[in-house]
Amino acid sequence: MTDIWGIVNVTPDSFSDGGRYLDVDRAVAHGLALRAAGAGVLDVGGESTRPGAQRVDAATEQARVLPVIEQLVAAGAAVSVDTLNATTAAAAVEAGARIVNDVSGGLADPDMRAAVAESGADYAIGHWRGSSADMYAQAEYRRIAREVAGELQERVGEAAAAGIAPSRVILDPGIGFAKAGAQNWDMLRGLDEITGLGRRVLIGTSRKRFLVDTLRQANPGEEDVSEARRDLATAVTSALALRAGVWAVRVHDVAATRDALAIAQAWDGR
Ligand code: PMM
Repeated sequence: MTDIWGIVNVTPDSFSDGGRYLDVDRAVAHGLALRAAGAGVLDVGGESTRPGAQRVDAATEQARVLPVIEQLVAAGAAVSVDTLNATTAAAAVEAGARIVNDVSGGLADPDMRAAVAESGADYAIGHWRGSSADMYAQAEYRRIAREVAGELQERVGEAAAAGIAPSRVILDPGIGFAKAGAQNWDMLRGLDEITGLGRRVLIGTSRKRFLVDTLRQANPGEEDVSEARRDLATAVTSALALRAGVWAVRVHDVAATRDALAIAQAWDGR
């Protein structure tokens, strides 16, 4: 069964739930609500990776995420930390996180792989070609899914060389990262290139711009695409991800994805 990762963004500037859960208690309450709605993992992040977002320093990031992780772990939740920083990854695992979710796959911080190896945590490797500021300049592909699979394999090799066993690795094609518009659909259509690598596969489509673009194209003249509609579009991608053999989906609206997965499973007779 496809697992659901619930997103707990502890940032003032995330495009999708910016600022609302900045306060520790509210972030913890939000995380626990996502768990009650069916999230198997809570993914806690303190730095927005949205296009154009400014980097935050590791101390600020840690001040945001560590107290939230500690409380969620104390409540019995399985927690992953969404970070590009080795020191944050190490401190988060110390605080009880079981998974390090690094959208850069080890490219953003030269110390990340050693920190993850040392921590013993599982390692989610994202496909990445540079920081938010210039990622779209890197979005050139001939056969996107094959190229992404090849680059992820390189990251797995680098992680293994640093002491992270491939069995601890989770692969993520990085939807929206160095991929513009229809390139994201091309990537999803070719997902078997990634699942074929034999590792657990995670995808994150939740509320992303390519979904909004698709809904706008389907409904000419409608500029405004509400959060509820983005969550419905996300739930559809979750059902299709289940069909594609994905191990986990990372979403904001856990309840909608839980329902979508239940319906897709029923269709499959499971
Ligand atoms: N996307 C975002 C942040 N973290 N982590 C993984 N593994 N995969 C993703 O696609 C991903 C991620 C950006 O979205 P957000 O700002 O809504 O969290």
